[in-house]
Amino acid sequence: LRHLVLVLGDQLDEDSAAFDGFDPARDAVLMMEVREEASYIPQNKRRIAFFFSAMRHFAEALRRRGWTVHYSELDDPENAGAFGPEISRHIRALKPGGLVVLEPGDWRVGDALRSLKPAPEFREDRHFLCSTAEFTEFSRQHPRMVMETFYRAMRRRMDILVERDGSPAGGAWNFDADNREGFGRGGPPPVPPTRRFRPDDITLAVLDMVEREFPGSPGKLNDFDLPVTRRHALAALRDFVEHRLPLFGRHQDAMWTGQAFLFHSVISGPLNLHLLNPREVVEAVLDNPANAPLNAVEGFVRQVIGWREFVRGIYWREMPDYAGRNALDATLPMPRFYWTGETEMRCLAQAIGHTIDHAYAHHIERLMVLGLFALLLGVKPYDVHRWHMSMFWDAIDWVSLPNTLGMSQQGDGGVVGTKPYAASGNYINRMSDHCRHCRFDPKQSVGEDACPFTTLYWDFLARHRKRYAGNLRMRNQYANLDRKEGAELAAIQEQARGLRARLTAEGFL
Ligand code: DLZ
Ligand code: SF4
Repeated sequence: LRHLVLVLGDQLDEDSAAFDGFDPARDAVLMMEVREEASYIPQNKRRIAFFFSAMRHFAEALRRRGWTVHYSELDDPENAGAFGPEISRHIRALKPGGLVVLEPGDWRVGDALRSLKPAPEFREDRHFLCSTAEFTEFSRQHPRMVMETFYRAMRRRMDILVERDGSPAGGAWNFDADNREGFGRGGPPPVPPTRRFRPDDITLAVLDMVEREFPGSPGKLNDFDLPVTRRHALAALRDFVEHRLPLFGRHQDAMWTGQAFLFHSVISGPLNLHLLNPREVVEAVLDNPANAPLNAVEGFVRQVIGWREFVRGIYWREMPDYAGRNALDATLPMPRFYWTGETEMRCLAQAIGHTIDHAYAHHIERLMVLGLFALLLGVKPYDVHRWHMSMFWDAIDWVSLPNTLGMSQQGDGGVVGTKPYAASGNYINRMSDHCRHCRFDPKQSVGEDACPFTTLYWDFLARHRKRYAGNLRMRNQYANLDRKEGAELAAIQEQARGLRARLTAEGFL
C-alpha cells in the first residue's frame, strides 16, 4: 500500500484534495466512526446519526468507484475508539508508505493527527473560498479589518453582485437593514416546508446503533429526515432557492412559535460536511429561479462568502489560544435548562425545543435568544461553545467557536464583532410572538413579572460600563442606561443577583 488516505466526518467531498493523485491500484481510504468524537461532549443523537449516516453513504460512493475503503463502524469490537489509536491499528495492519489527510476542521483533531507516525501529509482544504494563508495576508493588509471589509473584498474578488464599474449591485454592499422584518400580529405567511429525506437501509442501521449506543444523549431520532448524501444535499439546496429564498431576506431575523425553519436554507449541515460546495451554493442563489429580491440574494451570499469564510479565517489565525479567551470574565456554567427546555422563559423554551427536536435552531434563535441569555447571565464562553457543538447537527469547531465564544459571547474581546449583541426582551418581543405567550413582561426589569432578559440587559451594560461606554456604536444604549435613576438601577442589579442565585440553585451543568 502506497498511501492511506484518511477521510474525516466533515470531509465528504469526492473532489477533495486528499484524493489528488489517488491511484486505486496502490492507495486506499480509511474512514472511522470513533466513540471519542461522539462523546467527548455529550451530543444530540440526531447529530451523531447525521455524521455516521453521511459517512457510510460517502464510503459507499467511493467503493462504487472501485476504490478500497477501510471503514470502522462504531460498534466493531476491534474499534479503538479514538482517531490516534484507530489509525495506528490500521497502520500496523496495512503498513502504508504514507498517510494523506485534508487539514481537519478542528484544531484538536489536527493536533492529534500531527503526532502520528508516519506523520501525515496535510493538504489544504480547497472547499473554502479563502485559504488560511490568504486570510492571514489580508489581515496583515487590513489590521483593523471587520467582517464587512472582508466581505466586500470577497465580493470584488469573486465578481459577485458587482457592476462593471466596480460598484455594488443595487447601489449598496449590504441590505442588512432590509433583513429585519418581523411578522406583525398575524404571523408568518405560509412557510414552504424543508425537503425531507426518507431513511434508507444504511440510515436505519445507523439510527438503531445510535439509539443503542447513546441512550442517554439528548435529542430524538424519530422522524429522522436529514440529507445524508450528495444527491439529497443538492435537492435540499434546490428546494431552498425555489421556495424559501424569496422571503429569506426580509424575515431573516424573525421568529415564531413552533416554526424552527421559517425561510432559512437549512443547508449548513450538508455544507459543513462538504456534501455541498460553497461555490455551487452561491451559484444556485445567484441563478435565483424564483426571482427573489436583492435583499434575499445579497443577504444569503453575505452569509456564505462573507460570514462563513471570515469566521474560519479568524479561527485558524487565532487558534489555539482563542479557545481560552474570556474577555468579559464570565464565570458561570450553562444553566441546566439548556439541555431540557424546562424554563418559563418562552423564547428560550421554544429555541431549546427546536434544538432538542431538530438539532437545529436558526441564526437569530442562536444569536439573540440562546446566545444572548448566556451573554447577559455571564456564562463561560467556552461552555457556550461546548453546548453549541453538542446540540446542533451542523456545528464544527472552526465555525462554532468563533460564532459562540466570539460573536455571541464577546469572549474574544472584539475580534469577530466590535460590539456585543446585547439586547433586552424588547428585541425578542419585536421579532417574535413569544412574549405574548410568556408569563414575563419584556418591558419590565424589576418585580415578579420582569423579563429576565431585560433585567440582565441593564445589569450587563452597568457591569461592563468601563469596557463599552466609550464604544460609539453603543452610545444610545449607554445614554438610555444613564437615564435610569440610581435607585432604579440598584433595584435592577438586586433582581439580577437574585436571578443568578435562583438559576444556580436550579442547578447548572
Ligand atoms: C462530529 C463527529 C462525530 C460525532 N463523529 C465522528 C466520527 O466518528 N468520525 C469522524 O471522522 N468525525 C466525526 N465527527 C467530526 C469530528 O468531530 C471533527 O469535526 C472532524 O474530524 C474535524 O475535521
Ligand atoms: Fe423571552 Fe422575556 Fe419575551 Fe418571556 S418576556 S418570551 S423571557 S423575552
